[in-house]
Amino acid sequence: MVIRDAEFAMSVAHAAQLPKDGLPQIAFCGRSNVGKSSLINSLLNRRHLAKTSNTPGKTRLLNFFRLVPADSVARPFYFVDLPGYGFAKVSQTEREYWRRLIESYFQTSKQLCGAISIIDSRHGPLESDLELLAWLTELRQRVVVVATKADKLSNKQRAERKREIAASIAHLPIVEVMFYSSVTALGRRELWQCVNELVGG
Ligand SMILES: Nc1nc2c(ncn2[C@@H]2O[C@H](COP(=O)(O)OP(=O)(O)OP(=O)(O)O)[C@@H](O)[C@H]2O)c(=O)[nH]1
Ligand SMILES: [Mg+2]
Repeated sequence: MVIRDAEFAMSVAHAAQLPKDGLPQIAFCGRSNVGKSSLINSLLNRRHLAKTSNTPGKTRLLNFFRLVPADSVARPFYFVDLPGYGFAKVSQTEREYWRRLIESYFQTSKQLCGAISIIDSRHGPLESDLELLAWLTELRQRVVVVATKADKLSNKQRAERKREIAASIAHLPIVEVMFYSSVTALGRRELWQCVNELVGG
């Protein structure tokens, strides 16, 4: 898919503020600092559209990016950058707030057509990742697992990790598992193909 226009549309702090325009949404979720915002920038070829940081906890609200496909027949849609989970250094209150925000989003958004669940390819899914995956599939969301920072692994390590990841989620109806690198753009074509299918079908 070729995107003609990508722009920040809005930040949402409560489920009541979610867009009501009926356009499809794809959510990017994962642990804090795993590379969610970088993945969005890399997919869109825009370095600074979504704010990234070395310090975990950068994304604090649901950030909506409105994308207009070059194909004039295709509808616009949103990428939604979510706050990360599993970050110990923010206060308990804030963590609880983020958890509620993310949960109510997944439970109430009728326009959500898929979740890109991002894990770190260096260690595969952690307990908190598996919990989220189980919960999303229970909600009948279509989930694609993206193991990012794949530039940190050799080809051999990637093949090995792919087997491990597949084994750890074999019990869940995950649509697809793929590797990505926001540094080298490895996996970009494959992920766009997936996004296309999620938005279209
Ligand atoms: N080597 C490498 N580094 C990456 C990759 N993706 C992200 N990073 C780095 O990981 C750090 C976190 O990236 P972000 O995109 O801000 O992560 P996030 O998941 O949005 O973080 P929060 O918003 O804090 O939850 C940054 O220092 C990025 O440069 C990747 O594919 N490869
Ligand atoms: Mg972020």
